[in-house]
Amino acid sequence: MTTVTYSVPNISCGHCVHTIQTEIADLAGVQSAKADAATKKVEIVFDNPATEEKIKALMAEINYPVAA
Ligand SMILES: [Cu+2]
Repeated sequence: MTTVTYSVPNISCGHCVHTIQTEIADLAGVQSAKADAATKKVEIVFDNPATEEKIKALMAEINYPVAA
């Protein structure tokens, strides 16, 4: 199990939090996704077949790209 925390500048409200948590949780292998509008961060716990690459690609796809 791997835990990552990403900075996501586009998070601005509860809707963003909900969208991100729902979309990321749907990715196979993701155990949990917790977004925070105050800190603009997302904490994701995952295992195979999810990878950081896939998570970042999905974040970009839903218009919440991870900060470099
Ligand atoms: Cu929002």
